[in-house]
Amino acid sequence: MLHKFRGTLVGALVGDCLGSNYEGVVGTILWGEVTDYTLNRIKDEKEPIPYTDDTAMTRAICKSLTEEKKYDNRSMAKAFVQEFYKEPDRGYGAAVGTVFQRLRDTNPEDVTLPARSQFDGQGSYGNGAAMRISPVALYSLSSSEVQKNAKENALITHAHINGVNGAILQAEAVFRSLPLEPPNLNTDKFIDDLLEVAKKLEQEYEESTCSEEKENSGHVSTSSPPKKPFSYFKKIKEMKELLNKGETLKPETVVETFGNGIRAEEAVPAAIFSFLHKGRVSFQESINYAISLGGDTDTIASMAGAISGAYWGMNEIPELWKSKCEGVEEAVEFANKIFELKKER
Ligand code: 8NA
Ligand code: MG
Ligand code: MG
Ligand code: MG
Repeated sequence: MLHKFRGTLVGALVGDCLGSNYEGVVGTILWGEVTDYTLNRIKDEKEPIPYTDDTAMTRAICKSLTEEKKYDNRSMAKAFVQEFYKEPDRGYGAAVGTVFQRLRDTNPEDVTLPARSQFDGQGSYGNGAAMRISPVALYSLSSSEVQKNAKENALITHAHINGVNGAILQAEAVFRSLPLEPPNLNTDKFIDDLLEVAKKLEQEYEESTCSEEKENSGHVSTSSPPKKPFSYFKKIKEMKELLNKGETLKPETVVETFGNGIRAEEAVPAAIFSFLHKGRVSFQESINYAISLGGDTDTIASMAGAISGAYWGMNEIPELWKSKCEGVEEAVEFANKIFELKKER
């Protein structure tokens, strides 16, 4: 299992570093261009390929977990703020800095408060909670613990239900990849498990908004969370249909189906799809494929890398990538520590 813990964190890291070369590219990227960069051109890089916010925040979660030796949301918030002010230029989303500033300046008892006032009370639906969540999946003992911790963690920066549910599903995807033995991936089983999670999340949200509506009837609310969340359930169902069509999928079709943007509802399904479609072949293919989708390439590749790394383990990550990306040693150290922490639980 230790090589799978390392695979998860290093997988997320190399996806971020390699994907960041193309971040924000509109439209898909030719397979030959991506593989020429990731397998050839990076050989000439003299400096380590830098990681971005995706990894910076993942490291903050690792730091908190390993220092506290437990999951603690106040400590998580503190770790995010410290990391952000130490290196604010790692490519953070445009709005999330305000959350860190409010956390630092007001030090609220409830660390989810600043995120809730973002976007007129809607909260952020960005993929920033999902992109960092893999250590939570490593640390947690059960699916229900994964969901509880991922939700709490997401709420520090992303109050929007779509941002939160994206983080939960990404964490579940990593958690469920860990015990699997490559190379015979049962795609349908993997998807059916995620469908069950998505269904439960959407039912819970509907129930909670119904009871809130009853409580608030008569009051006029100026800002409120969305009535209907994005349906990850429906999207994952589409994923199943698409995957069962076979190998002839054009990246354009995939982007049309899932999107490739900074919204969690686009990036998380795109990452899970990259794993299921190409990560079943090899770790390398899942990263190259995720990047070829274009858009938020570092984040989609990082999330696909976490899932694929959990599946394949550290040894299947190309040596070239491990030698060229910034922060691999630290990722391995964190994986070792979280592995030990979990053993003691
Ligand atoms: P965030 O919370 O700032 O969200 C990202 C962006 O999404 C915001 O700045 C808004 O533009 C938009 N957004 C989110 N919620 C709403 C809403 N309710 N209404 C209207 N607009 C909204 O940051 P984050 O942590 O979620 O962002 C993570 C992403 O940003 C990652 O991809 C990361 O790598 C980074 N990033 C992305 C790009 C890119 O071009 N794809 C470039 C630089 C940085
Ligand atoms: Mg980034
Ligand atoms: Mg990104
Ligand atoms: Mg291995």
